[in-house]
Amino acid sequence: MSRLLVTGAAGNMGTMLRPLLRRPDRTLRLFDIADVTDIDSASEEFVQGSVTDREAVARAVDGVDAILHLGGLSTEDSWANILSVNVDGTQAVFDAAAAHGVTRVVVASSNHAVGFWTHDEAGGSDLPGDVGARPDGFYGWSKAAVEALGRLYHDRFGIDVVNLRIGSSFEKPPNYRGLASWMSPADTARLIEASLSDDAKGFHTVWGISKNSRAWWSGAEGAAIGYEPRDDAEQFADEFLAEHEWTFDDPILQRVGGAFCDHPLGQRMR
Ligand code: 15L
Repeated sequence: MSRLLVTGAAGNMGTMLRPLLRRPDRTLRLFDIADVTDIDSASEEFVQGSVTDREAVARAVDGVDAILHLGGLSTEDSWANILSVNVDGTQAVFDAAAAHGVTRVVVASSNHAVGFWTHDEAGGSDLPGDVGARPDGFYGWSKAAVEALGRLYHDRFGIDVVNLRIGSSFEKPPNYRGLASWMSPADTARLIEASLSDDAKGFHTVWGISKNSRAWWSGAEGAAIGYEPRDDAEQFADEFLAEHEWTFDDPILQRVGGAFCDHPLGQRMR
């Protein structure tokens, strides 16, 4: 029986993924500051706490085989909050992983770590999954920072680390940009399983998107760890393109990070 710690388990992605990550030979240890009331006692256990509480993080990490780190702020916020929750919080997770001998950490990074790259700069090719950091806000900067933190813990302690540069992981694309950036729930689970597999030993940084017809972010790095997406956001095209033209003259579509590139720095999005 293996034990997978899922931080941020009560958040959008955690809630969406819990049923998809259940396996007969796996216990999901859920960790969140918010209460989780619908625990499946056959396959799940719950540790309540914040990533900003290092003792709680250490308790959550003790005895697990691998960590899926979803916890943290998921959009733009104040510099102080971003530093404390996303940067210090992730460092606490890596620190506990090293202390407890956990050999695999899968990190929910984001397309916003590289949000200022453009379709034009990709120059007709697909933008590589490990293209250099160009954050589009404090939130994106924190994701670039924790990607590099993963590199440190990989090089120092040999922890296998996979950074997932997630596009838009929701039940359906949240907007027309999602026709390129969407990752379906089933593909998100597939990417996580690939990230936990032997093929993903080492250090990897990959895009987290589905097999979208309109995608221009490369699938090569994901394929190298065994990720084979099956879904395509094109099924939603009619709905979104009734109101928006698909043109790379549109800055929302031209830049990886879309509207995040124009959002006021440090201003909460929700
Ligand atoms: C993200 O990183 C956010 O967590 C998510 O809420 C979406 O905004 C997503 O990026 C996106 O770019 O669609």
